Amino acid sequence: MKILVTSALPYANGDVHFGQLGGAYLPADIYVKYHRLKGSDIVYICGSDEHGVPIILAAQRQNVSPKAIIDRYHERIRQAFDGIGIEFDNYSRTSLPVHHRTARDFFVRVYEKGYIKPESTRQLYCPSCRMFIADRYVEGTCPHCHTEGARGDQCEACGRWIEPLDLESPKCMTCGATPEVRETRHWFFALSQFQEPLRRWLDSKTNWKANVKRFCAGWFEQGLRDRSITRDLSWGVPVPLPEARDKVMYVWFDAPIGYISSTKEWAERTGRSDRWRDYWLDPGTKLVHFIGKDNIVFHAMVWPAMLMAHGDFVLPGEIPANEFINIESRKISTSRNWAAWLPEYLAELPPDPLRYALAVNLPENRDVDFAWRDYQARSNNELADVLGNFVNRVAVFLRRNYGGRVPDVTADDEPSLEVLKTIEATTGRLGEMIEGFRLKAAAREVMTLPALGNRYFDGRAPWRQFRDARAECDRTMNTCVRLISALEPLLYPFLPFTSRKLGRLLGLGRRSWDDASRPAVPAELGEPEILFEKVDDAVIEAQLARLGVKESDETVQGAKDSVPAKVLDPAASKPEPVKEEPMLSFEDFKKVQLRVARVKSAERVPDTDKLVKLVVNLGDEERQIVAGIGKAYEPAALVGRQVVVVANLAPARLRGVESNGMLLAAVDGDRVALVAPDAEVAPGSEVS
Ligand code: B3M
Ligand code: ZN
Repeated sequence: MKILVTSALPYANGDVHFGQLGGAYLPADIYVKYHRLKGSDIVYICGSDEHGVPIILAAQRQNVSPKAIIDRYHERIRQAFDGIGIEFDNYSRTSLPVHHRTARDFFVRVYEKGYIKPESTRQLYCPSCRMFIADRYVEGTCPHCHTEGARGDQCEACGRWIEPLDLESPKCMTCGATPEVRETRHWFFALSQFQEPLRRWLDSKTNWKANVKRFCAGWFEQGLRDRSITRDLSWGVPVPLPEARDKVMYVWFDAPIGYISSTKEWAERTGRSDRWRDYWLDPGTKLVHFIGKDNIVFHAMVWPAMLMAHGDFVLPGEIPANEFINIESRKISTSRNWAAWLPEYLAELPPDPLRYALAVNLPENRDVDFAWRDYQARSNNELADVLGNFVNRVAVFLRRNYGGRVPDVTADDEPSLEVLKTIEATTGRLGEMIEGFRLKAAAREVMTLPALGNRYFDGRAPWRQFRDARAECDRTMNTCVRLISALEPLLYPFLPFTSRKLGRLLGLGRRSWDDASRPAVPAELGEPEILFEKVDDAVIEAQLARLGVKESDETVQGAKDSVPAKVLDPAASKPEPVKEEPMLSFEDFKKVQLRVARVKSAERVPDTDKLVKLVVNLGDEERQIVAGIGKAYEPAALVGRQVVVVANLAPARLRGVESNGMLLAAVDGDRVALVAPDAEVAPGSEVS
């Protein structure tokens, strides 16, 4: 099967930050790297989004041309992706002629099929900026729920789509002026005609993520409206109609077409210029769009409708949309510089630890927090102490006692066979997880192998075996090298730079994913390299000190604020009113013993999607609790978190699994949020 993977095209108006990296690029890169090792027919496409108001505003702020902005940031973005090991097959830009041509042809085709029609409209115009204001850059009070600070495209509080003219007390977000309404003519894409085809198509995507389905359901409920796809701007793809000579395409019309143009550029570059057709024109191609949740509407509704209207191209097959990453418990704000920037990071720190810290904490099902202390702990305690240590001790031991040669034996003892079996089983499981877009779980899973390696090494004590039982020692060391040999491909999607170091150590040449389940060993190991340096406190403090500090406009661009963290489900349930009966006396309440506990381990109860079996630490004891939170939480993500439990609940059995207590959680329709203390406290602390 052919797979075509895309990541959202970043606006070339600023650097890439960790939120974007973990939302749309790292997950795609993990997925693609895995498939490349599997030998799949896969192409990974991206490029800079170089049109639209975000670019114009950055140019205005810096008093340069849009061209100067995009040239500068296209290059910086490209280099940053390269530095962090994101390997596109092609990284294009939407200012290229191939894109303008492709977008124009697309527009003309859809126009000729009658899905684009002009209409006179009234639009908000800012007299001080002297331009019509884009929907996202006007702010006011939501006409539906009356929350302030709603933008002209969507209200974050009630989730509903807003017509900018309906906003109450609108303000231009660029300059603060009150806009006026002016008449202009625009061309509209007949999105409303695709309500039913889109709904049927989305209904067939039964395995799609809940966030995507929920979002679209809300839109269908309101009814899809035709969308204006032209703008009164001088920067963008010119509209290919004689009567619209002074207009450009709306950036969200041309940008997704950039996926096609970039594929064309790739085909051209690889010397088979028609090859892009093999992917885009084949309905059997699996088209996968990695995006952040702020781009769901465009990728799951507007773009598929555009593709349906055009008629020739394959529709998206998967849209793994991620939630947001907060930094140090606060929403990323580029304008306030509450963000961590990729080029700054790469100037000082190595790529793999960041890939790892983000991968084990991907915002797959909910917003997550990136904390520098967590980054430090993961680098030091997991990468250096577990993975680095395992590889190092094996290499050093072999060098010291075997002159670097790997004993040529096949282990047949129980413990060694167990290790080999685990490697094989883990390889299979990892593949399933990655193919099912459970990348966070996969990142966590792969690290269980070096941990196993250390346990095995310690248990076998080769330093003793070498003295007393040489043949045993040979088996131990052979098995350890096999594990390292398996790790080379298995780590590659997550930690490509580290994997390459292992490749040099092993010298086995090109490896495939499937080599991991029957790992080969070389006759001799190469020179060991240091895999991970420890990150010390000073590094972390320096990073923390930068947060929220604005530097000159030269280095920090603030055009694009991430959309506020919680986009609520428009159809969210109304909570039940508080019941007055039965009334509880204080004595009654005191009978409930609420305690803080820390989750030690968590796993899904087999064959359920709701139940999670947890072991929690209550200070001086450990408990097993079964909780119905499996739809809201990935079990692995719970480990280490503090929760509140009812400690004196009578034991019960759920699906045959014993439960000794209950977790407190807030329930809002389908959404479940665990209750936790606002700051870390000792496990076992009373809640009263
Ligand atoms: N440039 C928005 C963003 O960077 C937009 C994505 C285009 S994907 C076709 O979030
Ligand atoms: Zn203005």
